[in-house]
Amino acid sequence: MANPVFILNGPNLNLLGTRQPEIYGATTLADIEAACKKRAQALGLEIDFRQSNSEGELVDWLHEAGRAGAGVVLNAGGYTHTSVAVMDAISSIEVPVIEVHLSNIHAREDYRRRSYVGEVATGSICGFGALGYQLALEAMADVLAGG
Ligand code: CA2
Repeated sequence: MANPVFILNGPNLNLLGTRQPEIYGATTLADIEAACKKRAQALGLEIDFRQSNSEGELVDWLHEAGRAGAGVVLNAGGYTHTSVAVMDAISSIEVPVIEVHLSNIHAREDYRRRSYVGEVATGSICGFGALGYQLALEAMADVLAGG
C-alpha cells in the first residue's frame, strides 16, 4: 500500500457545520472526510484524515507524516497564525505540505493575514470552503507526480 497523504485539521474544526455556518459553511468535518476519500480514490491516493485540538499532537503528526506519509494537506486552524512550533515541524519534514483554509484568511481580521504555515508550505489554498480540500488533493497529486 502506498504511503497516505495525511489530511490534518487543527483546533475547533471538529465544530464545523454546527456553529458559525455564515463563516465556515454547513458542511461537517465528516462530510469533508467523505468527499476527500472519494476524490483521493479517483486520484489514486490513499489518505489518513485526522483532527486535533492540541498543538503538540499536530506537531507529532507532522513528524509522522515526514516518516510515513506521501504529503500533508494541513488546515492548522487558529495555530496557523500563532504557531512557530507547527512552522518548525513543517520545515523539518521533506514531504510536500499544502495549506488549506475554508475561509479567505486575507479578507478577514488583520491577525489572520499572517500565516506561519504559508511561510513554509509548498502552496496555499483559501476561500473556497470545503472545495479547498479537493483542490489541495488535486494539487498534491500533481506535485507527487513531479508536476
Ligand atoms: O478558514 C479556515 O479554515 C480557518 O483555518 C478556520 C479557523 C480559523 O482560526 C482560521 O483563521 C481559518 C477556525 C476553525 C474554527 O472552526 C469553527 C467551526 C465552527 C464553529 C466554530 C469554529
